[in-house]
Amino acid sequence: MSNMFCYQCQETAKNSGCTIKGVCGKSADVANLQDLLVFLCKGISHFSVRLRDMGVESAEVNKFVTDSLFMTITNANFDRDRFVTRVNEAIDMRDSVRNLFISKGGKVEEITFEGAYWSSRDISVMEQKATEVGVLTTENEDVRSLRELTIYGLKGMAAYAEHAFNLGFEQADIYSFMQKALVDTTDDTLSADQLTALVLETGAHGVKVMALLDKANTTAYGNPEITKVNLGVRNNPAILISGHDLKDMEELLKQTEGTGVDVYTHSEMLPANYYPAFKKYSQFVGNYGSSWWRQTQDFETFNGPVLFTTNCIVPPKSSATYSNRIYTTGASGFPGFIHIKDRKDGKTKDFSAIIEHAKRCASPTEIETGEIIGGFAHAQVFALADKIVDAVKSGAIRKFFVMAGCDGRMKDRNYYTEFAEALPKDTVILTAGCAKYRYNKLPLGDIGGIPRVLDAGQCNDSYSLAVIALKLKEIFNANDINDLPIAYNIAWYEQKAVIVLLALLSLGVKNIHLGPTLPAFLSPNVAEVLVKNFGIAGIKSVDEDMKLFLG
Ligand code: SF4
Ligand code: SF3
Repeated sequence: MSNMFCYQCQETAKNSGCTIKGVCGKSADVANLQDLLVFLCKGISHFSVRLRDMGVESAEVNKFVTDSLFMTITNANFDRDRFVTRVNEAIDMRDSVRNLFISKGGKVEEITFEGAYWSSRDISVMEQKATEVGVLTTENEDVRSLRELTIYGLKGMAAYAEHAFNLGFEQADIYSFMQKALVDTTDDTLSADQLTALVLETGAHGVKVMALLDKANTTAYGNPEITKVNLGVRNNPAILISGHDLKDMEELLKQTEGTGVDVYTHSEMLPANYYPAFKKYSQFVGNYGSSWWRQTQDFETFNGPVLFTTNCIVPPKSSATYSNRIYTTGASGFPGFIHIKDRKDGKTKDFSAIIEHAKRCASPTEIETGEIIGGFAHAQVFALADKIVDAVKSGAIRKFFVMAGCDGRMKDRNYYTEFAEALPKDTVILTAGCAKYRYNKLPLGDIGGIPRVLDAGQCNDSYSLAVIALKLKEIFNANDINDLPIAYNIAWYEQKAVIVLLALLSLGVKNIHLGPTLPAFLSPNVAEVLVKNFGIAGIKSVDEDMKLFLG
């Protein structure tokens, strides 16, 4: 018998499933506790969905389910104690919504899902139960595939909903859908067709949540604008901030002002450099290092403390010298790292400990110099629309390649660097997410002043790419988004990429190529449906794909 089963990310063991320990470093007990937490969130949702039908909405449930799903995404949280606490809180939350449901005259006998009732505060009982409620409890592999595809989409959705929430933006139908969908994944009467429809509905809500987050980000911090981001360092102590949460970024910048401590971004926080509201801070220097999986090198030479606001954390090697300078906050966590508490009662987070820590550290060691250019989210691209349209009409731009998504540590991702290098000079790459680190420092040049790599921002800013595609459809008077000269060659790793993919499918985008491997959680039959209805395909060699895309 295996210790655990997880196949939610692209690096899953043997492209089949992690069964002993996660390739990501997640231990079996944490993997199982995550399964138990999701199981209890399904139980909570059974009551909250019915309560909503009775006109009762619970802000606590909405927040709890969202945060819990977020905590289970790949590389966000490895902290067993946090999950034990969370499971206990889930039982409390579930019991309180069940009592409320009963007090409103609800009939519990209508609910047969075990997660609506199971309870134990004994850690060994909890851990035993945690091994019995995972992915493999659904025996039919197609049903399991569709259920998990939905759940991974919901995890990505939860991450984006949480970032929007932190900026004061919420949307009731996103929460209600998340909970309804969780309940649907426990319904044995749903047919494969109904579950496929649920997957697409998940994608439609993915569009909504990304639109909401886009509104939250741009309302709070302005529209990203073309920016040359500094890659070099200064001679001051500094903090490196990673992950995706812009509210944390804002508060860290406010609190480091005038302290003599500089701030640099790492990995998915790079796009913070593109926002007008952040540029005004003189201690905000630029970006340090590369994508998430290179952190084991980048953190060594950074010399100062690092703040994780979300994924992706790589467990440090025992020889790492930086382990005692890592802080987490929000949904992220790792045993031994210092966790900065959430905001309470309208107050900001308190980053004083990490700022004081920075003052005791040496300034960063320079690992590169120069600049990279980014900030091509929808508003900035619309501002350049005339130029871009002229370039397409004159033939100066032959084709756009959407190469958004995630990066990862596997060697086969060199494909994306080689693909970018092999693209003809009359093509433009549209990107978002950490996938960009595979080619954003290559000298790919520009086309009449338009850079050949247009970076819209974080993975959630893939929404911008969809908005840009829809705008081009309008400008070129195309009947179908698929008639545009845009090809999709997307790299995925974790569950946010799943919601981005489902969102693109729900917008009608076809023929997306997905790599470096197709998800292990797609059963052969489910994969066939995606191929047949949406033209989803994997990747081959750079040469073969180049011929295919450029015909
Ligand atoms: Fe394995 Fe990925 Fe799950 Fe980690 S998140 S345990 S690497 S499938
Ligand atoms: Fe990257 Fe983890 Fe997905 Fe936000 S930081 S794209 S992998």
